[in-house]
Amino acid sequence: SGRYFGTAVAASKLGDSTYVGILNREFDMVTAENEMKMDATEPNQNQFSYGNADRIVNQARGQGKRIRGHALAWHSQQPGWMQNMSGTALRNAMLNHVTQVATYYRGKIYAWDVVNEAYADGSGGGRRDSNLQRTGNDWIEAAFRAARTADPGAKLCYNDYNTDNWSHAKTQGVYRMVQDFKARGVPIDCVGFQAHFNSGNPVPSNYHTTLQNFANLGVDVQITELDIEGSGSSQAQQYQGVVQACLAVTRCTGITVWGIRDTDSWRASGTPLLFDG
Ligand code: G2I
Repeated sequence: SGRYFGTAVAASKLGDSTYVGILNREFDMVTAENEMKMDATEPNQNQFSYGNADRIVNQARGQGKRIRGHALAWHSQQPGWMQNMSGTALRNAMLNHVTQVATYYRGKIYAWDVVNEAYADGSGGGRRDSNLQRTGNDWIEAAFRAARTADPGAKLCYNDYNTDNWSHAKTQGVYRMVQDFKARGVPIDCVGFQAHFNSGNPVPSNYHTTLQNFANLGVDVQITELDIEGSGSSQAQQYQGVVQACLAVTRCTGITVWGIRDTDSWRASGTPLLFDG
């Protein structure tokens, strides 16, 4: 069908046979929950560390599953050495990171979250302040160009949260960036919608509109970190709504849930996932 169903995986749980049993049976796509982030893969500058990421990649590929890479450049979970960098040194360190990691995994990644969470919350619709943003507004397109050169076969995604509601300023800001990238030939293939929902941030009724409008720019759309706090039929109906919104968009090519069992979740107390403990 060209649509894939994924989950976030933690390398530390690959020895849990219940966990791995559900993983192998239910999903055809995998994302490392933390193991491919900048702090994990480049703990010291120019010293790369792929052991835990490789455990996930090898397990998934051994089962014939595809990999969503998460994430090459992000303001958060930077290694300590990067956190206090700025200017040209930081820009070059970021680009080197993108190049090295995407090259190492070349040919093994279905889609990369090249840049994660670069837009600000609230009503402004602009970029989030960060050390990466302060290297210049073109840092995002520079990261995408470096990723394309390093792994021409991977789909290159921009990934963010609170971009589900079409009427929100953040959604509009990301939309305008993607529109601009497509107009200027910046290599972008997909937009990831994290989709972390709860009672204060419910699934919007215009979700299908959001996904369709982005797809109409000529990119795939993917739901990348889905979880919905709640229980019972209300929670089930919201899951149904998200899946239907994706299935109604031809270019919605994947849904990834952010963990397998409720107990695996970063929001475990909200029982937000598809399997109980
Ligand atoms: O925060 C939820 C997600 C929002 N979008 C980007 C995702 O990358 C992010 O994932 C979460 C992981 O689910 C957490 O597992 O990212 C968190 C960090 O920003 C992860 O939390 C970290 C803790 O902060 C660390 O203390 C801990 O060592 O998980 C690590 C491994 O358990």
